[in-house]
Amino acid sequence: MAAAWEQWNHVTKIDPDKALHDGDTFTDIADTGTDALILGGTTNVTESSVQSILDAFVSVEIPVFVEPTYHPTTFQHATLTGYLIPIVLNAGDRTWVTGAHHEWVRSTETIEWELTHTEAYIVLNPDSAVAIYTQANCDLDADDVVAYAELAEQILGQQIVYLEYSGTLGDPAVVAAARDVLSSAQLFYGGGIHDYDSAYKMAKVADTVVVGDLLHDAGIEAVEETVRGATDA
Ligand code: 1GP
Repeated sequence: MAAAWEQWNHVTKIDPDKALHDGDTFTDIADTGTDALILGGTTNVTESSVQSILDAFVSVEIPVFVEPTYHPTTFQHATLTGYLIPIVLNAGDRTWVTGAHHEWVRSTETIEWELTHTEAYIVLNPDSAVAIYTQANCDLDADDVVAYAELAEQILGQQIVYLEYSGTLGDPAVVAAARDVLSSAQLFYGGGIHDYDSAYKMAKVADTVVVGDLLHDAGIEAVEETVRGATDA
């Protein structure tokens, strides 16, 4: 069976630590035309905040994944499609390469492996919370990024490679070069997508674009515009 994400052009990432824009509801998000929802943020993501958003999505038909920051908790299944576990390839703190994962596997009796997938992150905005948190080495040129993407797929067997420019729009040439080196892994791009044009531009060079802050800062209609951009690309 093909992996769910192979069909995704556009994903909306909801930060459980941030409020929605005025008047927006969680169910509105699924109606934007986005292909999937990811619940995840870098800081203050609590079990109860994630569970209450999952509860709000009980009737949505698109996939809903949880991207845990630290110990994945087992959530109730009604709406949950699965877990996406980040591995930060260029983290300076090895907690984010295998440390947290090791602790999680060691301390959890039964892990639902059939619902659990990994994402090979390459963090590229040094000013982002995720870069600071993971002590990522963002001083990478295009060849460095391409090599990380290639090793993610060929050495680590990753099916998702995620170029994370969180908070800023990345360089489309770097994104294109990373996608070119992948044979079947899916290239996710996230960071700074804020309108039709930025979504279109990045969706041209990535397999899947991820929109995060825009949802919280500008709301549903702005997200809809990015869905149109990604779809047209
Ligand atoms: C964050 O890649 C996502 O993990 C999206 O980034 O918040 O900048 O849209 P933005």
